[in-house]
Amino acid sequence: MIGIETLDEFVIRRQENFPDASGELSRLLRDIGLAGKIVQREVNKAGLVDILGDTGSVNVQGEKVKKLDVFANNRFIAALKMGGACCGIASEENENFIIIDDELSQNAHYIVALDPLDGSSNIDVNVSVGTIFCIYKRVSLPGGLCQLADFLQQGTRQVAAGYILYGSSTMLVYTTGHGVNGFTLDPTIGEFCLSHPDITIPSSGTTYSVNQGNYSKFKKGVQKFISYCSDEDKETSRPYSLRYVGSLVADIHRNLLKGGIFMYPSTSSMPYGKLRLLYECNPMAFIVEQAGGLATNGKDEILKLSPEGNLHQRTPMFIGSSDMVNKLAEFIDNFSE
Ligand code: AFP
Repeated sequence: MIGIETLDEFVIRRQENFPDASGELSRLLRDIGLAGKIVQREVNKAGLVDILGDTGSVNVQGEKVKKLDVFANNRFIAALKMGGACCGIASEENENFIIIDDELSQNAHYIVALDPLDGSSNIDVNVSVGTIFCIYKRVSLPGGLCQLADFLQQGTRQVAAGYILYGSSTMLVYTTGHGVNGFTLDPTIGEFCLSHPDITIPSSGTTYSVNQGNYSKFKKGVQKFISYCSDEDKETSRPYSLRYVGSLVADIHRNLLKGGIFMYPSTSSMPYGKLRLLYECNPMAFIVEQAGGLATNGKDEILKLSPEGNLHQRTPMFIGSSDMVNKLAEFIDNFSE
């Protein structure tokens, strides 16, 4: 179709720039895109659940209808297993990583980490949710089973990362370290079409995103920065607007396109914050940095944090427009307890 480039076409065109590429990464992106389309179909039906019958009912394949996050997890795992382009998967929904041990997958060079349906507590109230994923080259030798060390790599070693936003339209945004591109699902042809080429995040914005209900539990530096955001100052367009969906993909997507800062700080009750390093913070940090923004834990770059032996490790995260993240860092430095 003239003028429209689909995700698959785009991925293949990019792969042509790397003559040694085996095609595995392209296959992985295709598998993730396919699973995303199936999940979006179910997410869009969520409100009909009470009418059509949910728990206990049986779908056409004879499977019991599951909760959407379990459904999404199963779809992504099935697509990745079927594709044969990765040897293991770490998911928010599974305590341990999943080994894919058929011959084709054992010889694959990649592992995938993902949060299949992030923000799932928003589904019941028809608010956007998303899938977050990242891809690493395994450190263990192809031909054998994947190991924990394959998943516990620094974020700087990500080969690709992306998210799918199930919102007023469905979008897939990803990077392989050569800029960030966004694709919108055209439901009439069932394809993700390039709609947001070369996304760059504005260096500053007028939006801050944080669960301000936790204000009293934040450290002084973060509290002072929040006061700065809400103080009046014409020159810097303050007060900024507070926008917080409570769905990481939606909050980051808005700030990526419009500029802004997203914060999930540590609190007195959650010293490591809430978000997970492997499949929430690292992929988002890779995308935002590729778009020209910054991501830190308040002290160090998210992408340079060393995983500490746990797939589900948490970290505080401050991410978004570079000027705003740098400003926050000043407050954290000046008001450290
Ligand atoms: P749920 O998947 O439990 O809805 O959590 C979503 C999330 O991991 C992330 O998407 C949000 O940014 C963050 O948690 C919201 O957390 P709070 O509800 O504590 O603000």
